[in-house]
Amino acid sequence: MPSPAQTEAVRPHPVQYSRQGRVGVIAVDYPPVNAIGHGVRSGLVEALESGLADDGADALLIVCAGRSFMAGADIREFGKPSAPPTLPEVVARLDDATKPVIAAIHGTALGGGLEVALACHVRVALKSAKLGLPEVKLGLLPGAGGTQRLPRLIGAARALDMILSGDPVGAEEALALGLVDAVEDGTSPLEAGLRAAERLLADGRLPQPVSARADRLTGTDPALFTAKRAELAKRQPHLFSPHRIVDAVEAAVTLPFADGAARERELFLACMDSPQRAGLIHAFFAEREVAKVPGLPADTATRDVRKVGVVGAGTMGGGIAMCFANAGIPVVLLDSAREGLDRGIAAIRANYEATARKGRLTAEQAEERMASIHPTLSYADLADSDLVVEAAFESMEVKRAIFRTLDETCKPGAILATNTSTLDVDAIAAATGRPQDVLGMHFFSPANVMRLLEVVRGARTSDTVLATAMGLARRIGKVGVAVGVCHGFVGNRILHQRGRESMALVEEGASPEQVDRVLTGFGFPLGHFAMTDLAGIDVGWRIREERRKAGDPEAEAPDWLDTLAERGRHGQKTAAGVYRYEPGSRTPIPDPEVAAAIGEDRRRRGITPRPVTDEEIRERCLYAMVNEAAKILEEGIAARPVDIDAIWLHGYGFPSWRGGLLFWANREGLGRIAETVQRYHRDIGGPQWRPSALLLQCAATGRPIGC
Ligand code: 3H9
Repeated sequence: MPSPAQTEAVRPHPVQYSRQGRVGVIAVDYPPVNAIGHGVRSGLVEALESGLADDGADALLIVCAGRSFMAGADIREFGKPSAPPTLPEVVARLDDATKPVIAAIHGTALGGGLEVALACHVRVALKSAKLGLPEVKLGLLPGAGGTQRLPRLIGAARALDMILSGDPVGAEEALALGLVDAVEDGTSPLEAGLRAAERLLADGRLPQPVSARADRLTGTDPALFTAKRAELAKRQPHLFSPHRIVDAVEAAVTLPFADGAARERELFLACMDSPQRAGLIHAFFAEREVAKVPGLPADTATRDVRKVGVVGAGTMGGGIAMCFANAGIPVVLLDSAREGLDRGIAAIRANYEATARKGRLTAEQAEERMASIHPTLSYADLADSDLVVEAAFESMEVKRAIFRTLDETCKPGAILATNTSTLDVDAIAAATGRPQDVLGMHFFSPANVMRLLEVVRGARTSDTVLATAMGLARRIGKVGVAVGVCHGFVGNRILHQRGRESMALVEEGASPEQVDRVLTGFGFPLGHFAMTDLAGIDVGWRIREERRKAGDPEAEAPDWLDTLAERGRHGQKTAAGVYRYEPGSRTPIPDPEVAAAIGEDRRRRGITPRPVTDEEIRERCLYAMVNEAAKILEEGIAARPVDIDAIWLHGYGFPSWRGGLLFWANREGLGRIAETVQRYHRDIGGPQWRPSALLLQCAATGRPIGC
């Protein structure tokens, strides 16, 4: 077996120079996405020098192998000392080139990749290409001239929008904006680039580098920057890099190119040093890491899923059906009653029509998706489905009956999944004669929007079935995270802790709006009670009623939230819940009726309210979550901290700039968290505050959790 050094020696250099006629070709080949690491940076400079020195080359062409043009700087190098040449140095060399340089773009030209292309004299893109500067999503700003060159090509206002959103544009739009000079279809990037070179050589002129252009900047209204700053202060008050992006683009307008570029560098380095950058990059890798399930080999056989059944046409079932239809997978949607089925189909149609009205789907696409959802009242129509997702009422009795029927009806090898959010997947699987084919696929509401999918592995779920569900998650654009069976699985079990503490804090004297203010101040998009209103108070109330009726000894006695549900205050959908809502508005407004219900509840329980500090709310809500997460790891319900981070990032709006629940906990200090948990265990008691052994151990040894 070769040593690592030998392997390194035989690996071809990621950038090669060759010549095709009068064109010097600089070919980048660094799988999987041609990220611009040190080897690519130095290779680009060397190849450029070879091309400039090559008397036979009158023009140079940068082209990439594999599925994409360069997808940006190599994120794995961030936070480590950067070896020269830096990317700004590479693009400066391109800018100074004495021969015309062309970039031929396919796949995605993102971040530093697009910045390389922007420093070329000409850009040609394949029709399917996408171009963007997504640095903001990593807590950064484009740091290799992107904030200076993009406004020079497409104007400051449009550039600001593109850089602040981080979203790429398609090739056709890029052409209309002036970001690329030509779009080609049905050819390879090399051919498209060579054709562009021919045109350029026939013309015989060396085009002006983008850095020397200023025509699109003249007349930029300075009010643009004031307005953007005000908008950001309102919409993204927590984020660091968007504000620096406005500063950098403003510098493009107000300063000469070299000074603007120096200002961009300064601002880029400030973003690089910010803890938000580390958090967002952790979140980026977390999303990809969770796809690799420990103990499940990457080459595990999977089953084909060409047709899916969904049982239950309620809000959840309808949303799940849309997820598959959106990915081009035909769906049979079953409900037990005609009325429910018609209502479900009408809701899906309304949803697609609203999306079409917003311009995010064409009317034809909306119709195509509707046509791929086949409503039925008969289980026989599920017989040839490769996967059936049950999304019926949250009752063990109901679900077991459905699974018995599915077992009788579905073809051998069909995967049977339950969307239960709380019930025991093994008990549901035991209702069938094929527990190896049963698992949980726990979607989050609204299912067609939320990216998280908890893939719940039962005691007898086979590797093939788990691998198929994980692959399918990716196919339908979800972040699938494998978890084990327990009440509430990972996400809701942790949420339950935050919910219980939020309720206890209100009982003791806080108001729902104080609790929510602390949570939104931390960075959650919604506080606990606003989220309860969004999800619907009746959902939790029904689950609690079910547990009470079943005589569950751990079921809580009815509380003020149950009182609200009984009064028909079911949340946003009834314009009244923990808050009240003006018609057509989602803004929560505190309601004296709710304060009175809370007061009555306190009196009934003999509680004299006390002032509760914001700090206590923060600690009790967040540290209880960390303690529970550590117990989940101890029990093996989640395999790694990164799984819990991804679940909270994609299912519950945990602020991505904090990296994830456990990434944040490590930064907050496990010693401090463990000490506080122990204090609450002494002062408040209860199993929820029993400190996790793993948490105590990490705190004692100073190790981050999970390492
Ligand atoms: C930047 O450019 C800063 C500059 O302005 C200034 C510098 C001075 N680096 O997502 P996938 C890996 S900031 C390293 O599953 P897809 C990824 O982890 C950068 N690795 O594929 C995964 O690895 P693994 C700005 C990267 O087809 C594998 O590639 N650029 C990078 O679904 C496949 O990725 C960005 O933010 C990278 N830059 O999507 C672009 N990118 O197989 C970030 C990917 O081990 N990347 N990997 O799990 C993306 O958005 C998507 O990966 C992309 C492909 C759309 C390219």
